[in-house]
Amino acid sequence: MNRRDLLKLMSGTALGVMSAAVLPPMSARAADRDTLEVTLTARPHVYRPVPDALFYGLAYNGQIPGPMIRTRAGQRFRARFINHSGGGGTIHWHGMILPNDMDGVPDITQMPVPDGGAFTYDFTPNPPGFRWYHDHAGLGAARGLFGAFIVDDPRDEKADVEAVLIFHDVPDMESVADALQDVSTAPMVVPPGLRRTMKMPDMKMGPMKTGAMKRMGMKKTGMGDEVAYLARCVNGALYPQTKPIKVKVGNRVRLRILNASPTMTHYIALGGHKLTVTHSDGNPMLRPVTVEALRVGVAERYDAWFEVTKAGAWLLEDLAGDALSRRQAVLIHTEGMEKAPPVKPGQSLAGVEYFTYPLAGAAGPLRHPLVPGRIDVTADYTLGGGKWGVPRWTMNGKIWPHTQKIFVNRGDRVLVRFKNHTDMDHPMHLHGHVFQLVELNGQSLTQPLPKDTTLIPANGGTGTWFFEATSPPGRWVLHCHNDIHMEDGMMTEVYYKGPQSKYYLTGS
Ligand SMILES: [Cu+2]
Repeated sequence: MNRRDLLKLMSGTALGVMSAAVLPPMSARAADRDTLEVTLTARPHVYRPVPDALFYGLAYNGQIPGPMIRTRAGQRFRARFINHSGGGGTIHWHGMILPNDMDGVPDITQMPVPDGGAFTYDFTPNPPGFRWYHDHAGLGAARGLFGAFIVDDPRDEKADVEAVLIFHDVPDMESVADALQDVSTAPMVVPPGLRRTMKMPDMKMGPMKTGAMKRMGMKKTGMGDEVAYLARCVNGALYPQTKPIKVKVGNRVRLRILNASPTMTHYIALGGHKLTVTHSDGNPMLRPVTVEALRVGVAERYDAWFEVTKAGAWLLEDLAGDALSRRQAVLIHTEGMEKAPPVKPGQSLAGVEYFTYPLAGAAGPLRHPLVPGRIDVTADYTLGGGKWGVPRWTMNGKIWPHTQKIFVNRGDRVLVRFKNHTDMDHPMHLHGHVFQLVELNGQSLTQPLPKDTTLIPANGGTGTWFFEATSPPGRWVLHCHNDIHMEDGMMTEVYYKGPQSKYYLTGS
């Protein structure tokens, strides 16, 4: 914010004159307010997430998650990235609309920063809301290179208490290596009572796979692409070591929840309370929705509110069906209640109304046309792959960089239609844009959800995004945020055409 804007802003408030009198001189304020400068140094970080497991991870500034970054809307941000991770690295600012060469995708928006090298990211974080940042080169994020990034929105209702909760899972890196080859034997972990379309293992397992499985004595749940986890954490700790949230009766509490897991969808509920969701991926929804549990896909964020109506202690807990998930929890309590046995949420999703896109988006019959007004570009993608022993996750049968790209002119109105022919949900993510989810499984969302990542449902599910190509020109990748699937090819890009573009296509 420059001086003129600041004065304009202040003149509109009753306190303007008084504030001006007590504020420090402009030069000091400019340094303090106008640019947030941070240094993020990536280094190896070896630790024991649980006593019986040693994890060779990576961390920004020696901590997992990395430091939380918080700016005000309109404030400039400068991050000096120093890479001592032992390999190439970049930082992606997830959910931001920013100059393309700040987007942090190796070999596409910048060369990877080599081990021992440094790079300065410099942009004005936008739009306001709950964003995050993570490494985008190889498996850096899976090993611990990620953190929360909040751009405070002056239009938001003020909460009495706010907590940023990063749900992340510490992977067994051997199982990651197997999953990348689609030969993992790790079981799929889902919450009890989950209502979902049936998995159809036979669709994917040819006779060879069934035979191989018999020989190896595998359970039918081993799908080849699952990752085994050593620990499930909230803000880097396991309950009861997670930091409790202290509240008072009458408080309105805002939880900002991020799923930073490499592969897992999280189902999260709070004992004794419903949660009112106001923002999807940090973007204000057209109307809030109140649910008994959240479903948060990889890389998704939700802002969820509740009110404290009486004294007590409650557990906010992940509901996945394994012992580790029982420790992916945070205690919320009023004064003096920290030792009371906390009220837990139900331990099954059977009969639970949890957050789904059709519920939040008020789904109804399919509309024709799906989006009012003209559409300039329509891209159709069939998601495929994931066959046993074949390390390929595909878009229209191809893997990156051979996937079909979406070429747009600036100002184009774009539809992206997905159909998922695999037996896993895919958290598809688009860089540099906020799109609207307008269709899911053949129904129109009458209240489209503003998002940057959505789960495309397994087993024939569909989803449609709408966006206007009004972001800075360049190359904006579109990929599955399951680390295994992205590494195995499930990625394409939205490419802004035009002679002004300094960007180039590689490998296609
Ligand atoms: Cu995927």
